[in-house]
Amino acid sequence: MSQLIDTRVIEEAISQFRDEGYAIVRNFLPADEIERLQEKTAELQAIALEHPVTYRHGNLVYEILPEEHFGKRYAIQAYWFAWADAYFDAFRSHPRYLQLLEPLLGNNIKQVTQQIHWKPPGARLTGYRFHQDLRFRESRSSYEDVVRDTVTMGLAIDRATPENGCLKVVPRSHTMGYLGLSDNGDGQIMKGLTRDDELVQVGIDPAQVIDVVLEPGDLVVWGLMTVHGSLPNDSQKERAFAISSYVRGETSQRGEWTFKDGIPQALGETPQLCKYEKLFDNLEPHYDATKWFL
Ligand SMILES: O=C(O)CCC(=O)C(=O)O
Ligand SMILES: [Fe+2]
Repeated sequence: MSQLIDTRVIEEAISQFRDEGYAIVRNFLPADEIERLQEKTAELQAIALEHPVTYRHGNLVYEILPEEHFGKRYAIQAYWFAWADAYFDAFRSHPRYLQLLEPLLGNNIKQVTQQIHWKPPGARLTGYRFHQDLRFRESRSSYEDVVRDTVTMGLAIDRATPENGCLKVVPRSHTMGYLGLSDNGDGQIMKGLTRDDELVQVGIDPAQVIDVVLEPGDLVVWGLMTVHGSLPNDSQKERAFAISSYVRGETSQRGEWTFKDGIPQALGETPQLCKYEKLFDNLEPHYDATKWFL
């Protein structure tokens, strides 16, 4: 078993998360595990790129920007790739995740999202307008208290900087209630950018926004009410970012078991309802050519 994070670091992160709605844990992933994660991520991106348009199989998704509209094929997201590779199934129950989760959610944990977000240089639509992730938890009745019982973690696979579209957060925004940011229009958060006046309208001074600059292996934690977003990649450097959202197992009907009594759990035979409401409509592999980006 890999060695654990210093308990003082964990305590500081938990207290920053409670006070400010986010926290950064430097060197979350041990240095000797970063290279393997980067290799496996590149392998996954190559697999995703075999598909001309967005591919779905159960909860597994490869989100593709097709050549037809972007001049070149880009893979911008993968969801639930634990189904594609045992390495990523084991990774979601890394003992260091449990160290951060246990003080907040206990040791029975389910995972509701598993995502990698790539921002390939040249792919235009790689920004995320400012929002609160509560907007992505449609089924409130599946949780006792989804805000209280959710923690989301973003792990830097590549270095993340303002130039390549690092995450941006608004400290202490988690106390402001649900603000409806980016819910206008078709609600698509990857189309267009948030204008400063949209932030001002909901009581946020744009000067409050901070860049979450991360080295590979650093982690950022946030909650469903924390205002955050990111700009498209304007550099020549890739930005791969692994996002995992976990819930308290006892109070959630959604998600894949990740820890039971602190013991890592592998995926079962069939996918569980997580976030994708239409999961059971079609469990077979298929292409989804919805042109949300137009
Ligand atoms: O990848 C990013 O920069 C942010 C993504 C995000 O906020 C989300 O998927 O909810
Ligand atoms: Fe988000």
